[in-house]
Amino acid sequence: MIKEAMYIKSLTDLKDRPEVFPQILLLGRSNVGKSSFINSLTNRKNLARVSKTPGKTLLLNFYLLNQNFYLVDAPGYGYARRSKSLKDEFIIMIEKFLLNNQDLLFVCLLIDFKVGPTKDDINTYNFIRQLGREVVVIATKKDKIPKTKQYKQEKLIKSMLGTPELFISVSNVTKENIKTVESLFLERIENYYHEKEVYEEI
Ligand SMILES: Nc1nc2c(ncn2[C@@H]2O[C@H](COP(=O)(O)OP(=O)(O)OP(=O)(O)O)[C@@H](O)[C@H]2O)c(=O)[nH]1
Ligand SMILES: [Mg+2]
Repeated sequence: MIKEAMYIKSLTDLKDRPEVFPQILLLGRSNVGKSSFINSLTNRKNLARVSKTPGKTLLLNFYLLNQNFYLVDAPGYGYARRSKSLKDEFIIMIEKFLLNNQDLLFVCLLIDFKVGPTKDDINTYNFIRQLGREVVVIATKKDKIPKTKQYKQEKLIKSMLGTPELFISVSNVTKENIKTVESLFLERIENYYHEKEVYEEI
Protein backbone atom coordinates (compact mmCIF):
# COMPACT_ATOMS: atom_id res chain seq x y z
CA MET A 1 0.00 0.00 0.00
CA ILE A 2 1.03 3.58 -0.49
CA LYS A 3 0.74 4.76 3.07
CA GLU A 4 2.75 7.92 2.96
CA ALA A 5 3.06 10.67 0.39
CA MET A 6 4.52 14.13 0.52
CA TYR A 7 5.51 16.84 -1.85
CA ILE A 8 9.26 17.43 -1.70
CA LYS A 9 10.26 20.06 -4.27
CA SER A 10 10.03 21.31 -7.83
CA LEU A 11 13.05 21.73 -10.04
CA THR A 12 14.14 22.24 -13.64
CA ASP A 13 17.56 20.63 -13.46
CA LEU A 14 18.46 17.22 -12.07
CA LYS A 15 21.51 18.66 -10.40
CA ASP A 16 19.11 20.28 -7.91
CA ARG A 17 17.36 17.04 -7.13
CA PRO A 18 16.63 16.10 -3.55
CA GLU A 19 17.96 13.04 -1.69
CA VAL A 20 18.41 10.05 -4.00
CA PHE A 21 15.58 7.53 -4.30
CA PRO A 22 14.33 5.55 -7.30
CA GLN A 23 11.99 7.54 -9.52
CA ILE A 24 8.96 6.97 -11.70
CA LEU A 25 8.31 9.78 -14.16
CA LEU A 26 4.80 10.75 -15.27
CA LEU A 27 4.45 12.27 -18.71
CA GLY A 28 1.36 13.26 -20.62
CA ARG A 29 -0.26 16.15 -22.35
CA SER A 30 -1.89 18.95 -20.41
CA ASN A 31 -5.20 18.05 -18.86
CA VAL A 32 -4.76 14.27 -19.27
CA GLY A 33 -5.05 13.80 -15.51
CA LYS A 34 -1.47 13.52 -14.19
CA SER A 35 -2.10 15.45 -11.00
CA SER A 36 -5.43 13.67 -10.46
CA PHE A 37 -3.64 10.36 -10.92
CA ILE A 38 -1.12 11.24 -8.20
CA ASN A 39 -3.98 12.12 -5.91
CA SER A 40 -5.78 8.83 -6.70
CA LEU A 41 -2.70 6.74 -6.20
CA THR A 42 -1.84 8.34 -2.88
CA ASN A 43 -5.47 8.51 -1.82
CA ARG A 44 -5.17 12.22 -1.13
CA LYS A 45 -7.47 14.93 -2.38
CA ASN A 46 -5.01 17.74 -2.85
CA LEU A 47 -1.47 16.45 -2.84
CA ALA A 48 -0.98 17.40 -6.48
CA ARG A 49 -2.72 20.44 -7.81
CA VAL A 50 -5.53 19.68 -10.24
CA SER A 51 -5.66 22.51 -12.70
CA LYS A 52 -8.45 23.75 -14.87
CA THR A 53 -6.08 26.22 -16.49
CA PRO A 54 -2.87 24.44 -17.43
CA GLY A 55 0.28 26.21 -16.31
CA LYS A 56 3.27 27.22 -18.38
CA THR A 57 6.00 26.60 -15.82
CA LEU A 58 8.54 23.97 -16.71
CA LEU A 59 9.05 22.26 -13.41
CA LEU A 60 9.46 18.65 -12.37
CA ASN A 61 7.53 18.10 -9.17
CA PHE A 62 8.96 15.45 -6.85
CA TYR A 63 6.60 13.54 -4.56
CA LEU A 64 8.12 11.08 -2.08
CA LEU A 65 5.99 7.97 -1.55
CA ASN A 66 6.38 5.49 1.30
CA GLN A 67 9.65 7.26 2.08
CA ASN A 68 11.37 5.15 -0.58
CA PHE A 69 10.52 6.33 -4.09
CA TYR A 70 9.65 9.46 -6.03
CA LEU A 71 6.77 10.02 -8.37
CA VAL A 72 7.87 12.84 -10.62
CA ASP A 73 5.12 14.94 -12.16
CA ALA A 74 6.26 16.65 -15.36
CA PRO A 75 4.47 19.61 -16.94
CA GLY A 76 1.97 18.66 -19.63
CA TYR A 77 3.14 18.76 -23.21
CA GLY A 78 1.12 19.91 -26.19
CA TYR A 79 0.12 23.06 -24.42
CA ALA A 80 -0.97 25.16 -27.38
CA ARG A 81 -0.24 28.56 -25.90
CA ARG A 82 3.32 27.68 -25.04
CA SER A 83 5.83 29.46 -27.24
CA LYS A 84 8.09 27.52 -29.60
CA SER A 85 11.19 28.21 -27.47
CA LEU A 86 9.40 26.99 -24.36
CA LYS A 87 8.37 23.82 -26.20
CA ASP A 88 12.01 23.20 -27.16
CA GLU A 89 13.08 23.86 -23.59
CA PHE A 90 10.57 21.28 -22.42
CA ILE A 91 11.92 18.61 -24.79
CA ILE A 92 15.50 19.35 -23.73
CA MET A 93 14.55 19.14 -20.06
CA ILE A 94 12.82 15.77 -20.49
CA GLU A 95 15.59 14.39 -22.68
CA LYS A 96 18.19 15.33 -20.07
CA PHE A 97 16.08 13.72 -17.40
CA LEU A 98 15.74 10.47 -19.37
CA LEU A 99 19.37 10.26 -20.44
CA ASN A 100 21.36 11.24 -17.36
CA ASN A 101 19.38 9.59 -14.65
CA GLN A 102 20.34 6.29 -13.13
CA ASP A 103 17.60 6.48 -10.56
CA LEU A 104 14.76 6.56 -13.08
CA LEU A 105 13.09 3.13 -13.20
CA PHE A 106 10.57 3.72 -16.00
CA VAL A 107 8.25 6.29 -17.50
CA CYS A 108 4.47 6.32 -17.25
CA LEU A 109 2.90 7.87 -20.31
CA LEU A 110 -0.61 9.02 -19.54
CA ILE A 111 -3.05 9.23 -22.39
CA ASP A 112 -6.76 10.00 -22.47
CA PHE A 113 -8.84 6.83 -22.86
CA LYS A 114 -11.67 8.65 -24.57
CA VAL A 115 -9.57 10.83 -26.89
CA GLY A 116 -7.08 8.04 -27.65
CA PRO A 117 -3.41 8.63 -28.44
CA THR A 118 -2.85 12.01 -30.13
CA LYS A 119 0.00 12.69 -32.53
CA ASP A 120 1.91 14.25 -29.62
CA ASP A 121 1.28 11.14 -27.50
CA ILE A 122 2.57 8.80 -30.20
CA ASN A 123 5.65 10.96 -30.80
CA THR A 124 6.36 11.09 -27.08
CA TYR A 125 5.89 7.32 -26.76
CA ASN A 126 8.42 6.71 -29.55
CA PHE A 127 10.78 9.38 -28.22
CA ILE A 128 10.97 7.74 -24.76
CA ARG A 129 11.51 4.30 -26.23
CA GLN A 130 14.20 5.55 -28.59
CA LEU A 131 16.05 6.83 -25.54
CA GLY A 132 16.01 3.27 -24.24
CA ARG A 133 13.44 3.76 -21.53
CA GLU A 134 10.61 1.44 -20.61
CA VAL A 135 7.15 2.97 -20.96
CA VAL A 136 4.07 1.98 -19.02
CA VAL A 137 1.00 3.39 -20.75
CA ILE A 138 -1.77 4.53 -18.45
CA ALA A 139 -5.03 5.54 -20.10
CA THR A 140 -7.01 7.90 -17.87
CA LYS A 141 -10.67 8.96 -17.82
CA LYS A 142 -11.94 5.46 -18.57
CA ASP A 143 -15.22 6.43 -16.90
CA LYS A 144 -15.97 8.69 -19.86
CA ILE A 145 -16.57 5.71 -22.15
CA PRO A 146 -19.59 3.47 -21.59
CA LYS A 147 -18.71 -0.01 -20.32
CA THR A 148 -20.00 -1.68 -23.50
CA LYS A 149 -17.54 0.30 -25.63
CA GLN A 150 -14.48 0.06 -23.40
CA TYR A 151 -13.09 -3.17 -24.83
CA LYS A 152 -13.16 -1.87 -28.38
CA GLN A 153 -11.60 1.45 -27.38
CA GLU A 154 -8.81 -0.28 -25.47
CA LYS A 155 -8.04 -2.46 -28.48
CA LEU A 156 -7.92 0.58 -30.75
CA ILE A 157 -5.58 2.51 -28.44
CA LYS A 158 -3.22 -0.44 -28.10
CA SER A 159 -3.04 -0.97 -31.83
CA MET A 160 -2.35 2.74 -32.42
CA LEU A 161 0.65 2.46 -30.10
CA GLY A 162 1.91 -0.76 -31.65
CA THR A 163 0.81 -2.94 -28.72
CA PRO A 164 2.65 -1.55 -25.71
CA GLU A 165 4.05 -4.11 -23.28
CA LEU A 166 2.35 -2.57 -20.31
CA PHE A 167 -1.02 -0.89 -20.64
CA ILE A 168 -3.46 -0.11 -17.85
CA SER A 169 -6.67 1.88 -18.25
CA VAL A 170 -7.82 3.73 -15.15
CA SER A 171 -10.30 6.25 -13.84
CA ASN A 172 -9.43 8.88 -11.29
CA VAL A 173 -13.16 9.33 -10.71
CA THR A 174 -14.25 5.72 -10.02
CA LYS A 175 -10.67 4.67 -9.07
CA GLU A 176 -10.94 1.70 -11.40
CA ASN A 177 -7.57 -0.11 -11.72
CA ILE A 178 -5.74 2.35 -9.47
CA LYS A 179 -4.86 -0.60 -7.22
CA THR A 180 -3.41 -2.43 -10.24
CA VAL A 181 -1.06 0.48 -10.92
CA GLU A 182 -0.20 0.69 -7.24
CA SER A 183 0.77 -3.01 -7.18
CA LEU A 184 2.90 -2.60 -10.28
CA PHE A 185 4.75 0.39 -8.81
CA LEU A 186 5.34 -1.27 -5.44
CA GLU A 187 6.54 -4.48 -7.05
CA ARG A 188 9.05 -2.57 -9.17
CA ILE A 189 10.30 -0.58 -6.20
CA GLU A 190 10.68 -3.76 -4.15
CA ASN A 191 12.68 -5.36 -6.98
CA TYR A 192 14.88 -2.29 -7.20
CA TYR A 193 15.78 -2.47 -3.51
CA HIS A 194 16.20 -6.22 -3.67
CA GLU A 195 18.60 -6.02 -6.61
CA LYS A 196 20.50 -3.22 -4.94
CA GLU A 197 20.99 -5.39 -1.87
CA VAL A 198 22.18 -8.36 -3.92
CA TYR A 199 24.55 -6.11 -5.87
CA GLU A 200 25.97 -4.56 -2.72
CA GLU A 201 26.66 -8.02 -1.28
CA ILE A 202 28.90 -8.94 -4.22
N1 LIG B 1 -13.91 12.02 -15.85
C1 LIG B 1 -12.64 12.08 -15.45
N2 LIG B 1 -12.01 13.27 -15.32
C2 LIG B 1 -10.72 13.30 -14.93
C3 LIG B 1 -9.98 12.10 -14.68
N3 LIG B 1 -8.72 12.44 -14.34
C4 LIG B 1 -8.66 13.79 -14.37
N4 LIG B 1 -9.86 14.33 -14.72
C5 LIG B 1 -10.18 15.78 -14.89
O1 LIG B 1 -9.37 16.30 -15.93
C6 LIG B 1 -8.94 17.64 -15.65
C7 LIG B 1 -7.42 17.75 -15.67
O2 LIG B 1 -6.86 16.98 -14.63
P1 LIG B 1 -5.39 17.27 -14.05
O3 LIG B 1 -5.13 16.17 -13.07
O4 LIG B 1 -5.24 18.66 -13.59
O5 LIG B 1 -4.52 17.08 -15.37
P2 LIG B 1 -2.93 17.30 -15.56
O6 LIG B 1 -2.48 16.27 -16.52
O7 LIG B 1 -2.26 17.32 -14.23
O8 LIG B 1 -2.88 18.72 -16.24
P3 LIG B 1 -1.60 19.72 -16.29
O9 LIG B 1 -1.04 19.86 -14.91
O10 LIG B 1 -2.16 20.97 -16.83
O11 LIG B 1 -0.61 19.11 -17.23
C8 LIG B 1 -9.54 17.97 -14.28
O12 LIG B 1 -10.72 18.68 -14.49
C9 LIG B 1 -9.82 16.61 -13.66
O13 LIG B 1 -10.88 16.62 -12.74
C10 LIG B 1 -10.67 10.83 -14.83
O14 LIG B 1 -10.14 9.74 -14.64
N5 LIG B 1 -12.00 10.90 -15.23
MG1 LIG C 1 -0.98 18.71 -13.28
